[in-house]
Order: sequence, then structure tokens, then C-alpha cells
Amino acid sequence: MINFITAGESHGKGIVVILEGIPAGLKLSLDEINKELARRQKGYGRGKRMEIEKDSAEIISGLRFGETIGSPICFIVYNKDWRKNDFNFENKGKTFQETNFKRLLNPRPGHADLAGAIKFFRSDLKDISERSSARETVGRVVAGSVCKQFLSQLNIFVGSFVTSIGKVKVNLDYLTTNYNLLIKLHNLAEKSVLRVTNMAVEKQMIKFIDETMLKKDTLGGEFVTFSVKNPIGLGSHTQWTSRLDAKIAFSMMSIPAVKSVEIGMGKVCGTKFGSEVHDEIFYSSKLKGKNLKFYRKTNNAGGIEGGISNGEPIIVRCTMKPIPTLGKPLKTVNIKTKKQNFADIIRSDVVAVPACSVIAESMLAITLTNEIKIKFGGDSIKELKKNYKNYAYLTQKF
Ligand code: EPS
Repeated sequence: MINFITAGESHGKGIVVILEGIPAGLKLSLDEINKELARRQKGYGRGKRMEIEKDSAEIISGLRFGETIGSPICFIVYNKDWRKNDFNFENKGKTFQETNFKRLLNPRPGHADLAGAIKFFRSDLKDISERSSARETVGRVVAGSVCKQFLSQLNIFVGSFVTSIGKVKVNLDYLTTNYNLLIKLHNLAEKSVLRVTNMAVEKQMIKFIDETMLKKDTLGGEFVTFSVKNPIGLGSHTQWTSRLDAKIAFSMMSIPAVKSVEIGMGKVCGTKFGSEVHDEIFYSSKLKGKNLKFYRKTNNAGGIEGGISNGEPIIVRCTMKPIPTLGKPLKTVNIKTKKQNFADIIRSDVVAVPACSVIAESMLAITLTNEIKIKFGGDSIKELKKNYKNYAYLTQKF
């Protein structure tokens, strides 16, 4: 099994991630990890913080001479914007009340501030907001990059592209079995400041973001994350906890601000006939590749049927809500005085959908790596690859 946890506050010393379960013998590139971190930082409409940080990971454990050794892999990404006064870990004899520390008292609607402060009985909302900040996703992207490097050993590729920012949409038919098309869309998105595939729409989106910024408001949007060259058989129909679509939905929903997850055709399928939705099955012995030669011409299922991958591209669409930190704050109640007030104004982004799509790639890569470990086992890359090859061989004899 693959497992990872993160630690760290947004303006603390740094973000730590511990990833366990990666087989031994995987050659890891730190450059690749740092490239992924840079991708997470990009995007038109990001806040000033991204001008301060240049995220780069330091390896703490789990590697020798550039190769995994099977033990937990630990990384730290230091925060350049470490606010040492706020994160006076030891307090040197003074209690929190004795310091002249400026508290955050006006919870932002839409953020974890109020529920978190009540739940953890904290008199400063910062004790909540510092950890609930999407800065935590730095750790996920580091873990995700390791998993992407693992998946590339099996030729599996994970990518993404943004399909809407606020009400501005890209019209795109991405429910396809053609993995080259999906990779092409991903590569186009890589050239865009909003990770979109259509530069004319990108212009409209930029204009809309600029207008929103002037209004001191924020935006959300939608994006598609996919994986291609997946083997048939990841996940299982036999138990609710084993279903691949459920696991993907969980990992996507865990990303801050993600409010909906759809696999394949998603919610639209509820308005259609069965004959319009289900992907008919074909067979060709001429098909290249190691999987069974069954194939589909459509991919409305998004590569998963009955909780099991069917070998077609896995396609997931997510919605990110608008950032809850507004320049023109919403009404709230001061937690100390209990008087009506406006939410605290904190530096933030206008929109972070492009970054969210990169984070979603990481979550999908981690989920798939876990499934591959469950299906094929193996403590070393060599052993796992052998098992993988053997399975592909077996399926030919089905
Ligand atoms: C983020 C860092 C934060 C925010 C953003 C994500 O930086 P700061 O709070 O110092 O300006 O830009 O946080 C949120 C969107 C949020 O809701 O907390 C990052 O590194 O991704």
C-alpha cells in the first residue's frame, strides 16, 4: 500500500511529506520533483505569495545514490515566507496571552476558520487557517511527482487541463479513448498561463479574471485530470472500499476547495438513455500493446466500470469553488466580541484553478500507484515489473 502524510503550516518553517510504500530501486529525479512544484506555483490570478516562494524539495530520507531503498521517503520544502514571530514554537517563557500577538478573529465564510476554531478550541483563527491553507498541497505534489516517476516505469502518464474559469468555458470533447489526443490537450495546456487548450478562450478568461480582481472578488472553475495506458483491473467490484472510482473521488475531494468530482460523463449521464451512455465493446487481435485486445470506441465511462479500470483513459472532472479569501470581505461574526463584522482581509489568490489541476494530477498519480501496488505487489521495482509483465501475458490467454 502507498501512504503519505504531510505536516506544516502555510507560514511555518516548511512543508514536510512522508511517503511510504514506493518499491526499492526506483531512480528518482529531484529536478522532476522541482519542476512539478514549479508547475503548481504557476497560473494567472495567483497571489503575491507565489512571487516570494520558489518551492524546491530537500530529501530527508528514503534514497541512496538517487534510488529508492524501500524505506519511507521524506522531503521538506522550506517556506521563504516563514513568519518567525507567528511561529514562535517554544514561546520562550511567555504564554500566548502575554505576547502582543495580533489574532485573526473574523472568520472567512467558506474557509475552515470558524468550524476549526470551535472544534479545536482555538482563540486565534490562525491556528486553523495556517494548516487549512492550500499551501499544504506542496507536500502532495512532491509525493505525486514521486508516484508519476513510478508510473512512467509502466508507461502510464497522468495529465490535466483546465476547462472553465468562472463562467468562461472551453468547449472540448475530451471523453475519448484516444490517449494521444489527451496527451496533446495536456501539452497545449502546458503552454497556457491558465492551463487551457484554447488561446482565444484564455484571453477571455484573463479579461474576466482582471475584472474580478478589480471587484476584489474571486473565481473558481473546472478542470479535467486523466491517466492513459492504464492496465485493465485496477480497483475491484468485490467490496465498496476497493472501488477505483470511489478512491479517486476521495482523493480529489480531499484537495482544498474541490466541490465536485465526476468520472467520465459524470452527472450528465442521468439525463440520457442507457444506449447513449454505455461504451460498446469490440475486439481486435491486431491491437498493439500488452493488454487484452478488447476495446471501446467511446469513453463515457471514463475508463472505469464496476469500480475497475477497463484499460481506456481514466478521465476525471473536478470543480473548484472560488477562493474564500475576498479582497472585499463578506459579513461574519467576530469570535471574541460576537459582534457582526467583516471577514479578515488576508493576502490571497483571485483564482487558483490551474494550480488545482496540477495538484489533482498528483492525487490521481498517488491513487493509481497505490492500486498498482495492491494488484501487482513487489518490494522492488524489478519484482513489480515482473509481476506486471506476467499479468499482461496471462490476459492474452484469457
Ligand atoms: C498557497 C499559499 C497561500 C495562498 C493560497 C495557497 O499564500 P498566502 O496565504 O501566504 O498568501 O496563496 O492559499 C489559499 C488559497 C487558501 O485558501 O488558503 C500555496 O502555496 O498554494
